[in-house]
Amino acid sequence: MQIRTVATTPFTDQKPGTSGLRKRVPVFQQARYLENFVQSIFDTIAIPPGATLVLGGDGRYYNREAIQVILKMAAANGFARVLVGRGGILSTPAASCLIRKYRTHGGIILSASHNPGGPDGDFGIKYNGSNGGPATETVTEAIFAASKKISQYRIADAPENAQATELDRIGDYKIGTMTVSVIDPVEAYAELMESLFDFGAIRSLFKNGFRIRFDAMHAVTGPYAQEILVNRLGAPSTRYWPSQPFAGEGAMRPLPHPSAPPHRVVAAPADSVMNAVPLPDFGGGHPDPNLTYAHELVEIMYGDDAPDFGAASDGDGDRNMILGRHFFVTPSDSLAVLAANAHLVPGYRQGLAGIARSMPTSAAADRVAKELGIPCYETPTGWKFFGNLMDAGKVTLCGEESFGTGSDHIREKDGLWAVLFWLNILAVRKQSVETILMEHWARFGRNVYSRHDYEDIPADAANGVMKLLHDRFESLQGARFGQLQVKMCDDFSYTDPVDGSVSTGQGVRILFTDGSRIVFRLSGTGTGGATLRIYLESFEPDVSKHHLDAQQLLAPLIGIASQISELRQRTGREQPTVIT
Ligand code: VG1
Ligand code: CO
Repeated sequence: MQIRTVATTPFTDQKPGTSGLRKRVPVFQQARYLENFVQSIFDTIAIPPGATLVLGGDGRYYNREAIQVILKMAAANGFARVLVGRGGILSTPAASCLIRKYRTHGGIILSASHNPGGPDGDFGIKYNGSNGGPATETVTEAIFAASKKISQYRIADAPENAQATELDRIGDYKIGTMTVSVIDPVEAYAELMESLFDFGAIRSLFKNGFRIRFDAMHAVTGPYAQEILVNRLGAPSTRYWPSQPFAGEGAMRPLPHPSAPPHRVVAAPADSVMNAVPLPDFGGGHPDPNLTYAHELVEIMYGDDAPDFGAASDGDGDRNMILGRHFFVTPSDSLAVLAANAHLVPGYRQGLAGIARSMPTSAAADRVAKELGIPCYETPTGWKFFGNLMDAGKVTLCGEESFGTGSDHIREKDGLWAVLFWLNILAVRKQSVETILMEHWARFGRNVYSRHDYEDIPADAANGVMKLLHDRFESLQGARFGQLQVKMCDDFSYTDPVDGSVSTGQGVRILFTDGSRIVFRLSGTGTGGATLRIYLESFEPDVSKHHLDAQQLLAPLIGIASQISELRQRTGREQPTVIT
C-alpha cells in the first residue's frame, strides 16, 4: 500500500456545532475539505496500535464518496480495522451500538441528521468516542483547533472501483494492512432491541389487529423498521423486503416475495412502514419528524380510519415523533411517560438510576423523577452532554424536546428504541395513546409545551434579538405582564457533575413566578442563516383544561415572547416556520 502525505492549508470554518460539522454538500466537495476535517479528528484522538473504527452514514448524497476517502485515510493513519455498514450505511444509534459491542476506538458517522440532503442539501460528519457517544465539547474544540493549524493529511492509494463493489458485500477486504469488515447494518441493533423489549407481547398486539404507521421519511430507518417491526414483530406489510436491503441502490427497492405469509400480502390496506426506501435526497423531503415536515403521516393519523399508533424518525434514525389516533405526544411528555411506565418494560424493570433532560425540555420528566425518588439532571442542548452522566451510572433515561429520547443502552438518542418502548407499554396497558396521556396528566399535571422555530433568518437579526434580551435582563427582573411576573432571567450555563467542565451561553431563560418560562436559543445545527428557537412552557394542574390545545393555553407567553424580543420588527416574520 502506498501512503501519500498531502500538503494542505486550513479552512477556518470547521467548528463542530450541536452535533458534528454540518455544511452544504458543495462545501464538503471542495478539494481537501473533508480530508482536512478527518485528519483533524485522527490527529486529535491518538490512535493506539490495533485500533478499530466504526464507519457509516445515513445514506444521504455524498455518503459513498466520503466513505471511500475516510477508509483510505483510516488505513494511512494506522487503524487496524474498520467496521463499515454495508453500502456505507449505519443509523446513528446502530453506530453507537456497534462501537460499544465491539469496544472500538470510536466511530465516524456521516450525517446532517434532520437537515435536507441532495446535491444542494446538507452533509455532516461527527466523531463518537469509545463509549459510543458524541465527542464531548473538549474533544470537538480540540478537533477545531487542529483544523486551524493543519498542514498535511495522510491517505492510502487504493483502487476506487474495486472498493466501491466490495462495500456492497458482507465480508472482509484489505486496504494495505488494514482490514475493512463490511457488516450488516441492522443485525446487532435489532438484537439489542430484542434484549430490551418484550417482543412476544408486541407480536401479540399486532396479531390482535393493532395498527401502526411508521414513517421512515425516505431516510435511514426504513430497513431497520422493516426488519424489526415487520419481519421480527409481524406488523402488517403488503411488501416483502429482502434480508439484504443495502446491496446497492437498485436492490434497495422492496421486492414482492412469493413465499410471504398471506397476512403480509392481503390483510393490510396499507403498509406499517411508509417511505421505507432510503434515498440520497430523502425524496426531496426534509427528514425531520415533526408536525410540519412529517405532514404526510400527520394527515394519516388525524384522518378517518387512522391507525392506533404513528411514529416517524429523522435522517439518521436518532429522533422520534410519537402520535396516537388524532393525538400528538410532545417529546417532553413522551420522556415523562416512558419514565413513569419503565417498570412495565423488561430492560428497565429493575428501575431507573436517574433521568436527564436538556434545559429547554419541559419539566414533565422532573415530576416523574420526583415521584420515583430519583435524581433529574438539566443539561445544555445536545446529546453529548448526557454521555458523562450515563457513563457514571447517574441516569438511565435521557430526552430532548427536539424529538430525541434514549437510554444507557447506547450513547445516542434512538428513534426506533422509543417506538418499541411505546409499543411495549401499549401492549401491556392495552389503552390508547390518548388515554395514557390523559391519565398521566391527571396524575402528574400537564406541562403545557410548545417550540416555535424561526428558520433561516438573517444572522444579524438573530444575534440582535439575543443581544437585546441580554441587555434587558436587569429591567425584566420582577417585571409584570398581566398575570405573570418575571422571577429571574439568565443565560444558562452548566457545570458537568462528572468532569467539572463548564459550558456557558446555552440559552436565555426567562422564568416566571408561577413556574412558566420562555427560553430563547440559536440553533447550532443549521447551515444557512440563523434559526431562532423559542421554547414555551407553563404548568396546568386543572384536569378540565388538559384536553385544550397547547397554542391556546400558551397564548399569553407567546405574546410576551414576541413583545420582549421585538421579533417581528427585527426579522419581518409574522409567524414561526415550524411549530411543534
Ligand atoms: C437540534 C436540537 C437538539 C439536538 C440537535 C441534534 O440542535 O435542538 O436538541 O440534539 O439538533 O439532533 P439545535 O442546535 O439546532 O437546536 V440531530 O437528530 O439533528 O443529530
Ligand atoms: Co438525527
